[in-house]
Amino acid sequence: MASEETINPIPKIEGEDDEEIAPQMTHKRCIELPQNLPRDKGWMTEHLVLYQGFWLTPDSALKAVISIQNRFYPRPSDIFLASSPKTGTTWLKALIFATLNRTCYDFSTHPLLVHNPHDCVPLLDTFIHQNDLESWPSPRFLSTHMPYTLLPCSMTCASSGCKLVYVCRNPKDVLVSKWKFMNKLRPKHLPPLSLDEAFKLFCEGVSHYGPYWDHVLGYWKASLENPEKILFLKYEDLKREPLEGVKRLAEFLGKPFLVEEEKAGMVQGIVRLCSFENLRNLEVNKRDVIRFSKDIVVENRNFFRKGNVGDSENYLTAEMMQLLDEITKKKFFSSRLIFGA
Ligand code: PAP
Repeated sequence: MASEETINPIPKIEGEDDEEIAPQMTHKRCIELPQNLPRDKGWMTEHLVLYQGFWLTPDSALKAVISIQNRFYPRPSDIFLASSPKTGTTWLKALIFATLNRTCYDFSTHPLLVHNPHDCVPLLDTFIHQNDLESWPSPRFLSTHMPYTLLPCSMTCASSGCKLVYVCRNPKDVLVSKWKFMNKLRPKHLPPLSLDEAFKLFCEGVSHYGPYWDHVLGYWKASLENPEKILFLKYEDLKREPLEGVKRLAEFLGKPFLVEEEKAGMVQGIVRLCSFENLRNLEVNKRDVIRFSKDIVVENRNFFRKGNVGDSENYLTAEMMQLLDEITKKKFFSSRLIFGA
């Protein structure tokens, strides 16, 4: 069904190749590096290490970051979705995939009806160890959780041509979404992570790819400097005006909707296909799992919890909300970045 121009034929994960990392960094140094970095308690079984200002899991994220920094070669036609975890990645993967491939599929037989968005758009951070990205046809559409300042210059410099879409979300909702998600993934022999504990870690910046605020600020500042290259989106804005959001995405990616497409209801169709209610109720998202790596297997249903703005107020105390607001205000003070919810 897919034509030759299909963006991202559904990728096959062919098996791991953990040893093949970072040629410029010797194997010995890769093993020693995590031991020499500051470390703190993780949200799961694994602790986190502080690398170039951000907290990463030493066995997966750190290795991936080093590999990407050393041996990933972006193409001018590449498109990247960047995000901190739990900010709307799954939704944006679906929206961008559907927008880019809109002439290849019709809505009744669309790949998103039988594949989770994470299967359609690989996470570069795990994919770099599993696949030969060089053999992928252009244009490639990949995602990453890497903070902006950790990306290699080959991805960030204006002359590289590739484009980045960044999505962020109100920190309070990110915390609650992450806390709920992590407890779903936590091994059964461990007690659940308490909200107090999650709150403390999050506020201290100790969360995957955190501090969360620094992650957002990196992309925010870069998007102001180079709006042609980086599109900065907020989850809350997309929830409020999804049609406008999809049109903006299409324009930014150089594929604006034609008048005839708009008249035919293409934008509405994409928004409907990728809506929380639609995706959550698909068989594939009720039953299947995603195998990100040998150790990281996630049930698809866990990517679809509530999808609401402001759900954090159902869990956080007034004091917690206030403290998070204060941190956000302080962190974003000079950046003119505001979160409504
Ligand atoms: P990830 O980092 O594990 O990929 P991510 O997709 O970034 O997670 O974020 C998950 C959040 O997006 C969940 O929010 P919640 O916990 O507050 O409910 C999830 O429900 C929400 N989400 C997933 N799909 C959609 C969608 N199609 N529309 C809106 N929100 C969605």
